[in-house]
Amino acid sequence: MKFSNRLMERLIEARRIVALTGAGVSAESGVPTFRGNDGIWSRFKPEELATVDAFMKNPQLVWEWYAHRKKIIASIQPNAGHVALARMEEMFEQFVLVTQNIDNLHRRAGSKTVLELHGNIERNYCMKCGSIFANDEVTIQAGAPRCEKKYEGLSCDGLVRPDVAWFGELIPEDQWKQSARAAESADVFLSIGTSGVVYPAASLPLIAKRSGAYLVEVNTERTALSDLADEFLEGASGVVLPALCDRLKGTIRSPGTIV
Ligand code: BV8
Ligand code: ZN
Repeated sequence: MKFSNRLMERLIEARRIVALTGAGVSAESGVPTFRGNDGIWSRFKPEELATVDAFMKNPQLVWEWYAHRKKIIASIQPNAGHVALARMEEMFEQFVLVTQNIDNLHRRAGSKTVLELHGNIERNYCMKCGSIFANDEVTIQAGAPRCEKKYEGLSCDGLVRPDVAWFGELIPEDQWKQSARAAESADVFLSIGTSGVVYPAASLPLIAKRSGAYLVEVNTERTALSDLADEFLEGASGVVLPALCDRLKGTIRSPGTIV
C-alpha cells in the first residue's frame, strides 16, 4: 500500500497523534457495524433499544439485545487493525486512542491509553446504588438483572444496566474532556472506521482540523468527513493500519525521535 510523502513527513515529524475509532475498526473481528447493511441498527432502530426510555419501558428486550452482543464480543478477537494501533502507541511521544466502540477490543489488543466515549459492554452498573458488575456477575435468566448488594440486611434490588452511553445521555465527562483536549493539540488526527454520524464524537476531527492538525481518514467508503480530510486512505483498517505501521517502523527509532 502506498502512502503519500506528505503523510509520511507529517507522521515522522509528529509528536502528538490522536486516533478516533468507530465500529468499522471492529468489523473485521466480526462485530456488525451500526449503519452498514448488516449493521445492528438495520434490524433495530437506535431509539428502540439504545436509550434510557427504551430501557425503562422494556428492560428485558434491551438486555436481550446486549446479552446477544456480549456473547458475540466474548467470542471474537482483536484484528490486525487493533494490533497496529497498539503498536503505533509505542512509536510516538503521545498517542491517544479515542474510541466510540464499547467492545473493549483495543485494550485486548494491547492499547494502553484508551478513552471510551460510549462506555464498555464488559461493565454494568446498578441504577440505584451505583455498584459496578462485570458481565459474569449479571444474569438475565429471570428478566433484567437486579442488584443483590445488601444494605443493612436489605437487598438493594436496583435495576442493573450496561455501562454504555445511550442516545440522549451525556457521555462520560472525563473521557470527553481528555479527548477534546487531545484533539486540540494533535499534530495528526486519524479518523478510522467511523461514519461520523454520532455527536459529540464526530466533532473531534473538526476540533483537531480547526486547531491545525493534519486530518487523515481511513474508511472503506467516503463519509461526510472525507472532503475536509487532508488525506482519505480508502481501505479496510485491518489492511491500511498494519501497512502504515510497517512503513513507519523504519523511520522512527524511539518515541519522539526520528531518524
Ligand atoms: C449527547 C453506545 C448530550 C451504545 C452509542 C436529539 C436528542 C438528544 C441527542 C441528540 C439528538 N439529536 C442528535 C443528538 C446527539 C446524539 C447523536 O449524535 N445522534 C445521532 C444518531 C444523530 N448523540 C447523543 O445522544 C450522545 N449524547 O449528545 O449528549 C445531550 C444529552 C441530552 C440531550 C441533548 C444532548 C450520546 C451518543 C452515544 C450513543 N451510543 N453507542 C451501544 O453501542 O449499544 S453510538 C454507536 O454509534 C456506537 O458507539 C458507534 O460506535 C457509534 C458511531 O457509529 P460508528 O462507530 O461510526 O459506526 P457506523 O456503523 O455508523 O460506521 C462504521 C463506519 O466504518 C462506516 O463509515 C463504514 O464505511 C466503515 N467501515 C466498515 N468496515 C470497515 C470500515 N472502515 C474501515 N475498515 C473497515 N473494515
Ligand atoms: Zn444496587
